[in-house]
Amino acid sequence: MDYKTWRHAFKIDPAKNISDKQVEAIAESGTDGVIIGGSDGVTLENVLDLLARFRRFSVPLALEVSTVESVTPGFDYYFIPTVLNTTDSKWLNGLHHEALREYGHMMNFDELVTEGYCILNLDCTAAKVTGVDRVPDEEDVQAYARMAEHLFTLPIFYLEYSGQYGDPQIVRSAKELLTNTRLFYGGGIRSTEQAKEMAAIADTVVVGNVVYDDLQVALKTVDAVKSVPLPM
Ligand code: 1GP
Repeated sequence: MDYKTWRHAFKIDPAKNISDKQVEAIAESGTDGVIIGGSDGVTLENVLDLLARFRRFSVPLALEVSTVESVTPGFDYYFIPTVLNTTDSKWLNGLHHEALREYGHMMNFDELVTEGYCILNLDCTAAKVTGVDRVPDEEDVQAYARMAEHLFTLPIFYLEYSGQYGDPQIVRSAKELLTNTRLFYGGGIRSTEQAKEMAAIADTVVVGNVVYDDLQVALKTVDAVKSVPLPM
């Protein structure tokens, strides 16, 4: 299933333990895609481990690349984050430059999907690692949404609240400005009500941490998201 039609995705962190039973439940949950990615402790070894365990199922798999060393063939997609509100150009285009210098000649660009990240929770690891030092307000977010859609024509604009439930008004104000760029929302979804609320605004809802804290709730977010019509 093409990532452009994903309504629901689980994000699985290679640095966290997960049992085979949990892998099976997630892969067979009806979710549209599984994104393998994390901000810390991602290694080739733990990425390969998850790839092998999820590949037994038919669910589409994306590797969200945070270190070049952990990239391996075998995924359907390689999501490449560029953090639009970072203060450190390494996370905007620095690592990308290094990777392209080294491996550009052998990359299959059809498998790469660039995500314009806007990080809104300063306490999350992604914010700390990438040097996000200020919470963007609604007007900032709208500027980044326009940057993603019009300046850089990115396929995905990702509002990242990781660990914190976001502000629906801010998410809506970004969505209103996007036509060709898909809006991914991720952060703090811990109930079917929250999943539905964000599904009514964003194109794709990403569910992460609750998988580890309460798998049954996590699994219920799949139907919750899919019960809501795609936002216009
Ligand atoms: C993290 O956006 C995802 O990158 C999901 O966030 O872990 O808070 O669900 P949570």
